[in-house]
Amino acid sequence: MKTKHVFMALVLLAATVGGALFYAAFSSAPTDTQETAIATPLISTGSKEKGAQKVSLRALNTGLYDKEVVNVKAGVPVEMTFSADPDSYCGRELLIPAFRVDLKSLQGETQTATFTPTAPGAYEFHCPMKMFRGKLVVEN
Ligand SMILES: [Cu+2]
Repeated sequence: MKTKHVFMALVLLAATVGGALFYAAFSSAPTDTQETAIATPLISTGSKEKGAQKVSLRALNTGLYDKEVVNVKAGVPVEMTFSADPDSYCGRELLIPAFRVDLKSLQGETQTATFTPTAPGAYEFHCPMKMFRGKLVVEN
């Protein structure tokens, strides 16, 4: 199936270029107004935060996350574990810009980020190209 391989290569290329552009856009504008109201993000891969709300998300090779909405409470640390199907392309990188979360699961491994949302609201999470998308809903 040669056509399929060419298509896959194009998808990968598009993901790489898109991801680079995305980063360029974000790194040049570090002061997002949304972020001022929200607490300190802290990426951790080991230690477990006490009393944290544990949530998980997986990017599937269908082009979707295993959930569209993740609900959490405001003011309590969130421990988000991310993993991805190895063939989910750019879905293997999860971004939650409001909390500066950037997790990668290239071979299906899990990565965890801990952050504390203080302001209720709906915050987007997505892959670098925003093809995979979902919302983190923070409630009081
Ligand atoms: Cu994508």
